[in-house]
Amino acid sequence: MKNQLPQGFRYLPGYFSRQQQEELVELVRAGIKTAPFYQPRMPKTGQPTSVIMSNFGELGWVSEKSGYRYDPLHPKTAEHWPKIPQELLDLWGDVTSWPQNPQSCLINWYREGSRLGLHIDASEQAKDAPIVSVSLGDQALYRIGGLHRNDPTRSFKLSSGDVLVLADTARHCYHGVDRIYDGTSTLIPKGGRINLTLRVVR
Ligand code: MD3
Ligand code: FE
Repeated sequence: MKNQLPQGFRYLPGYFSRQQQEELVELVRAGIKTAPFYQPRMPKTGQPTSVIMSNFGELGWVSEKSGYRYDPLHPKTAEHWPKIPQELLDLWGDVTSWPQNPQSCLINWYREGSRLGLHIDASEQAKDAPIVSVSLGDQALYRIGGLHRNDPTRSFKLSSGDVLVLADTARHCYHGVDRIYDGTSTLIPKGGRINLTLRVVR
């Protein structure tokens, strides 16, 4: 029997046009002038992650050897994160009916060989709010499972301009990125894939 996608999983391939994707990359470029990408560390082990990160919003998700948390300040510069661009708030309004705007937009940059292990997103107090994700640049092999680590998983290829909405059950499911298909997009000058995730934190 084929496993079903979790309830609340919505995939909107090609949501953003090429021109809109270019504008989003430009907004990320502007943001990282004040909030540069940093290399997170795994809690406890201190192992650097292959994905490097920054954030927009009043709160940013940060991971360091001491643990992970939402923080109003960048872990290296101690400055506030730049505001979430209006274009992303417009996306949120278009694809969700949640009464609150997201307080956080995590920016993940996957270079060649970067991966993100299977995990659940559980640092948010607003456990019932949806999460919205935007893929930019190289294609990725993305995997989503169920509420338990050993549940069966399904894989998808995500392409530049695709949007995912994770609501209800899907919001609480295991997921990860198994591989990046290097050189499959010309969008990002230095290459790789950028994923933006909009979250309501509390
Ligand atoms: C499914 N990011 O930042 S985005 C993350 O491609 C994260 O960078 C991946 O997982 C990425 O935490 C996947 C899509 C996504 C985001 C959150 C989810 C899928 C999700 C939460 C629950 C289920
Ligand atoms: Fe996640």
